[in-house]
Amino acid sequence: MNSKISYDRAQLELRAAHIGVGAFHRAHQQVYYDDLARLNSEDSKNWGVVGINLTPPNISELHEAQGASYSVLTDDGNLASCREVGTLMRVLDADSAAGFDWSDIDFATLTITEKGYCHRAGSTELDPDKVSADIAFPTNPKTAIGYLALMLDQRRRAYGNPITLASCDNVADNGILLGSVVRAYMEQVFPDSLAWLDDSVTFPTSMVDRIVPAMSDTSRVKLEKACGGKDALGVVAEPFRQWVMENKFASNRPGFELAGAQIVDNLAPYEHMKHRMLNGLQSAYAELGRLCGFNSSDGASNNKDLQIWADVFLESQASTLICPNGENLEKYGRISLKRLQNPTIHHPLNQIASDASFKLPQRIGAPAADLLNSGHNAEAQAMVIAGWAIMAGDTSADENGVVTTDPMASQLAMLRKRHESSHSDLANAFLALPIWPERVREDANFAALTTKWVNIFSGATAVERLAQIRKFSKEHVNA
Ligand code: CS2
Repeated sequence: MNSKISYDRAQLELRAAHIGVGAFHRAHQQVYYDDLARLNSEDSKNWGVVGINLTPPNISELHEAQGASYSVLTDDGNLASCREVGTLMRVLDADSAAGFDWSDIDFATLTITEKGYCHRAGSTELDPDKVSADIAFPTNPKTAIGYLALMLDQRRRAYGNPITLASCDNVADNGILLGSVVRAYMEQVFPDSLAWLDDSVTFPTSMVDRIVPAMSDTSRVKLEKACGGKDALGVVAEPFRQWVMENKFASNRPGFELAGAQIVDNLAPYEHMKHRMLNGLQSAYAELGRLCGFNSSDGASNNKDLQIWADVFLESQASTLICPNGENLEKYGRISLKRLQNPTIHHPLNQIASDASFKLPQRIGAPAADLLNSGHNAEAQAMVIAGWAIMAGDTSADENGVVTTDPMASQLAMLRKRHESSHSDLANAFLALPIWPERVREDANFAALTTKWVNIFSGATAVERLAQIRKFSKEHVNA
């Protein structure tokens, strides 16, 4: 199936912005805008988007050269479908972003990755060290936070019309975090705009979902073959997509509901469900799967032993959740596993394992703390942390050259080296990291279970590790 742009692009107006025009944005939020344009409904038809790309690689020239459009190829293993997206009207790279006039923008989204928020891990506080260069030269910002603050200050001075800034990163309470770091930065740099900020800018929290692995040579060839021609910005993604957004808008916004998004008053249950079940399973497979010799999500999730382990893990993660309206956690778990098993989406475990020091606290640490607080032992979660303690800081490439990166990589590799002769010291050192909830850091039983699995995994072969995981799963499945 091949679907070309079906609307008059001349009717689009630059009313929305997005910061961080990576593959995820191109395959997710942009597809919702494209749906709205295709629906051509009176309320929502003319939302065009300016993409602001503050970090390399620069893509504005490529985007212009290919006529400001690109393709998204989705494939569930049975049906491949190609769509041309035309709502990303302009892209500005870092060198021209500061010159863009935001006056007509009413709604903006961000995907700047966990690190982009310049906060202290595990809190919503701005880390002043991470924005010190922007604080020194606020009119030449390098971070997304400094950039947004400058845009907001200029807006307040010009018309001061309200704006919605919606974080779409996989970070806990992303709207609260964004609001908090922007405010803290402006308190120091643009104090005259604070009262306006509080009155006129909203930061809804949102949950976004679609598996979009970084493009590889293989996926690019596949895309270009299916979609017909060279496409430097095209993306391959799974068919599934979901966007749930908190109902907290400052002014005009696109009617994303028409394209299947959900607007809700309480976002937390949706966010927790996604972080703990889908993302939790992805990260668990990244740590345990690599120890068992797998290097992609579909490889690990199609293994029978790891599938039974997923049943145990997902049931335990689900027990920490409040089921969001309209969802069914058991079904959500089944669908999550099925999504990972999609053989046409080659998601490297080394990519998922990247930035684990940001990801694991919300995906594994928070549910583990809830389990411990309610008197459960959280062994499946301890297994993942044990796997991480053995793998963290490892920078070996997989067969496609994908390596794991992490801002804490050198510190973690040092911990591994320092404690190589004692499994319990290694487990305790990883559990003592300030990234975890207090309960996880201090629970002696949890530490004993983590040590047990560091012991089991260390020095064992991939086959032996899998056998131990199988034994655990059989003992615990539906226990
Ligand atoms: C993945 C996510 O790399 C990762 O951290 O777990 O990018 C995941 O594929 C998305 O959150 C799915 O929506």
